[in-house]
Amino acid sequence: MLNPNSFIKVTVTTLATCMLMACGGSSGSGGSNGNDTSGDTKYVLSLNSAESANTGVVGKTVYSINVKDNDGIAVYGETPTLKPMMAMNAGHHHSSPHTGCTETNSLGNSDCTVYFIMASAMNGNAMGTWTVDIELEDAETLSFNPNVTMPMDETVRVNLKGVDDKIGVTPRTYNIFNNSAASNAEGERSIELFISSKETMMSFPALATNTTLSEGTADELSVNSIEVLVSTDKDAVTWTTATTNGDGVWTAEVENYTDTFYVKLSVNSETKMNGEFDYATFEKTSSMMNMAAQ
Ligand SMILES: [Cu+2]
Repeated sequence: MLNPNSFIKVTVTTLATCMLMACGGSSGSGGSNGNDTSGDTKYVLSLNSAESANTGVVGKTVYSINVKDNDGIAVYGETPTLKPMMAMNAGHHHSSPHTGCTETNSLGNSDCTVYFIMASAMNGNAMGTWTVDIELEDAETLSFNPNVTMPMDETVRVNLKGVDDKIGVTPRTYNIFNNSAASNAEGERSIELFISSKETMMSFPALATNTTLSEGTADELSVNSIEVLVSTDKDAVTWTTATTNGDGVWTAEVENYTDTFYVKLSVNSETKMNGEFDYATFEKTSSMMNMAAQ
């Protein structure tokens, strides 16, 4: 006879394993292409560089697109919708953090920014297929399959995790992406980070104050305060406080940079953890090891 308690245990264990493996499990919207085939379209979406359809990197990737009407005239003031989705070879789908597309300018151009969380292949093994859909009402969906690769020069993403801050039984995950460029010869460096939380495999909202995560669910979290601290010395007494654009991007200037910087994150005064450490480490030429540790 089926014991209901053991059933729940198995389900929770499976779910936790799934989250650790960064796999999906949601039905997702795989196969969402081909909508709006009525021919009754007003606008045409295209990539400004055809080659960009083939490429992306783990971390920040920007696709520049263009919107024209059927007469070839640039369309101003429209905001397309961005939908990245990975079909894992293991059979699941998951999305990725993104900040959507900007409003088209007078030339009809819009920048669509996605933060890819996984490469298409790791260590020569195919992981799955990314599909990026860019949608606009009255237009046929622009859909392409970039080969997402891992930048090899520096750690590009580190996850920090909640302690009491959980989704179900699992600590809430915060993805910290490293967008910044190299330092100058004097060791001065402008650091730019993008931080998103993982609510489900389909939902990675940008971290910002006065937002509510997983609103209306048991995992709801009102984000009242966020502190992002940056240092080139993990033992420093005083860290540099990063400032935000209010949409998940955090910037700070540091000095004495050689090959490593560190980031601390607290949300509602709870410091997020990387295993036993209360900071994330970003270093040169060792990104593969960090990425493998999901
Ligand atoms: Cu994946």
